[in-house]
Amino acid sequence: MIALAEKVIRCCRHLSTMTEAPGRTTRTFLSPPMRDVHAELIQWMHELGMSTRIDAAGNLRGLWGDDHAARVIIGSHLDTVPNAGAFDGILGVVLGIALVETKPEMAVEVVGFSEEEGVRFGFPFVGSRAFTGTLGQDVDTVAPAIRAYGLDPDELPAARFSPCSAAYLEFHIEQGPILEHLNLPLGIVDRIVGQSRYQLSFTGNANHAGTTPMHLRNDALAAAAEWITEVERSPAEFAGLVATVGLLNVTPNAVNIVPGEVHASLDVRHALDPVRHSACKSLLGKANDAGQKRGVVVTHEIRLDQPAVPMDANLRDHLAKAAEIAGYPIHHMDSGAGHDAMIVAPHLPSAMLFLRSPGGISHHPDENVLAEDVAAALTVGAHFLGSYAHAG
Ligand code: HGY
Ligand code: MN
Ligand code: MN
Repeated sequence: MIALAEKVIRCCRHLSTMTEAPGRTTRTFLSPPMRDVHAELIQWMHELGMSTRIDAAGNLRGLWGDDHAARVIIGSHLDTVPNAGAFDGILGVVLGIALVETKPEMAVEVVGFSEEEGVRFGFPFVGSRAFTGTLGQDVDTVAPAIRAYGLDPDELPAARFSPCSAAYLEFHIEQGPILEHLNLPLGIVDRIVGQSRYQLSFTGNANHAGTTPMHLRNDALAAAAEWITEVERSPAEFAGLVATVGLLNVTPNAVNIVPGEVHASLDVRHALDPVRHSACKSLLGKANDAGQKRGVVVTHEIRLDQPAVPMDANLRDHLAKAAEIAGYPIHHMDSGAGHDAMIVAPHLPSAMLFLRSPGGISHHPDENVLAEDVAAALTVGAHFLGSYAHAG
């Protein structure tokens, strides 16, 4: 399996060069380099005798086996964050195609979701929500981009997963330090933590930096800055919480002008939904307080309220048995990162297998994966498919 694992890594690194931003890996929803990624993977799929299509959401779909046979879906996402690494998402798709090379007995559909990160529109999971028929009103926002790419939004119902689908399996890098700390190659995900995303606006008054006395200012950035330190402090009040302000736009954004307007993102995650919701309420209140002190008006828009999602217990057991037969120790863990599996799981029994992230680094060009861990995942995956075929 190590040769196949090395082929998987070579492929992921090659695909990471297909980017909107030369010199760094950035590939957002239905961007031009997505066509190159599709072409590369479709060629490999065709060499394996798979049938392929691009659905109306831009998801790459490849089927091994009979169209009417019970199938396992192996999927992840093909889009990336800005200045990404080479493995987040795409490893799960490439590894799925590599598993087809082992000629599994049962039908396998490999799905490359078109959008999971939420970079283009601020809300994530567009591909997997089309796959599960849960795009809702967001279809109005994404429809023009779908048309511009040459696809037809009216065809979105045909993007839904086949009724022959029996289970969903996602291979993904852990994106954190736990497996490396435990010196283990693989982890089985028990639950994906819940996630809230907001867009906040701080509206003050731009003015001359030299002539406006400090007590007469409505400085939007000073308000946002005070709030951001509160965000950083919030886990002290809500144990187990992670909260991040990752995006900040300042207007007019000039050295000698008091900032009049700030747009900031908020990403809040916790394993327990009530704690996450309380933390969000507290942090939005603190944003208002920081604004009020300065005559700055604070508003917010919610972009995502994604509940925590448990993975399917039977599939987790199946994965654990496959790992045992393959001779690999397994660690059960939660996922702090969001994944397409959390969108699919309410509709189809779903499971995730994590691969160790060397250095615990992700959403960064230094993101990496070890060939021996990819070989381990392929071996466990092959055993999983083999035994699942007979599980009936
Ligand atoms: O943000 C996340 O958790 C994932 O990487 N999309
Ligand atoms: Mn990601
Ligand atoms: Mn991912």
